[in-house]
Amino acid sequence: MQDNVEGRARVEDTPELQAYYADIAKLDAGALWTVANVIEPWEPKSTSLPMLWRYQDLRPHVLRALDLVTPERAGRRVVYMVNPGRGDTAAAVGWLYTGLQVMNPGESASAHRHSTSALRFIMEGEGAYTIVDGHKVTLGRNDFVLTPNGTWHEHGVEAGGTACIWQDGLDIPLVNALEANFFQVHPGLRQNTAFPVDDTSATYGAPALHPVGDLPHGKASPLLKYEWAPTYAALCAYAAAGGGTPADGALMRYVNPLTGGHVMPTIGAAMQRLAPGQHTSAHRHTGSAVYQCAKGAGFSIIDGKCFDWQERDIFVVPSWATHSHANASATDDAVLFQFNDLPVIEALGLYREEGV
Ligand code: 1HN
Repeated sequence: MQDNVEGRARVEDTPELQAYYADIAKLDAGALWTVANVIEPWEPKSTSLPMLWRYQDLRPHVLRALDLVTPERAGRRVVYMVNPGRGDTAAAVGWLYTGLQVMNPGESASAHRHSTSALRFIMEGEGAYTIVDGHKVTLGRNDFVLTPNGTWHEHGVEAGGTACIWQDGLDIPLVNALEANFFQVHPGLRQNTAFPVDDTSATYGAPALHPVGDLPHGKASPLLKYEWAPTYAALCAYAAAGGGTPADGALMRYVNPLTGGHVMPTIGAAMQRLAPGQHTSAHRHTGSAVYQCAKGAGFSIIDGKCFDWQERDIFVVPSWATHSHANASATDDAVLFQFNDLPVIEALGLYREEGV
């Protein structure tokens, strides 16, 4: 959009002004009108590029890391996604980080906690588990698991399992941008599991039921695992009942069962079902999202660029980027997992959406 209009900065350079800029620069100051149009764009302009990372390309390199580093030395054995538009920070898009973590049977990584919130989306392998504040959670394919900020957590794979790969999602770039990040290694390196295995699923995982007397506590969901089978069943039932919109298909948010709100204060997550042959209408909204194809195959058009995806591929939609998703199959549905920064965008009153 034009900046040469009333209300925008449009001062022409002169030798006198250049001398003036040089003088105030020596005092660590600047003239706002030289930067105003850049720091106040007419509308959001993400520096993150729309990107897709193909799992079949990355997977061999993720597995190679098994022989190259140990969890003991690496802390976490992860290949993370780099957005070429974001040399400044380890962001996949916006202020969100994502990576692929791999572990062999019998391995575990030391317990730690940090100010960042984290999640896992389980991609392949048997026997993975995570322990969050003493709650051991077993991890199955396409399960979505929370590690709320400030909780002690550690991950491992049972000796009888297979090599496991999962996607990590974190708000590290955001928390670092806010300069509020603390990290601690657990004093004993390992936690004691203090509760029955998968107890948060037993307590909070029933559909639309939770224990009498339980009031919302803490800022994150008390349910640590959202399993694939009931998630997929809910999506199919919703779609069969005519649920969904042209812009999103059948899109359902994972919720904190005690509040109905987002699962964590800074990271939201959702699962989206595209019916056979469905192509959603293009729209754009504020907020950044990292997607993983959980089932099926298709393509997304993001700011005019087409990205083909199949199961396990990861792609990102930057804030305010126009996007639509299409299921390439005429017979099978396609399902997209996503996590996003919508809890932050909404809490700050910054959400905006429009059809394009
Ligand atoms: C982290 O704590 C994990 O717990 C994985 O497995 C990836 C990336 C940056 C910061 C913390 C984990 C991470 C991380």
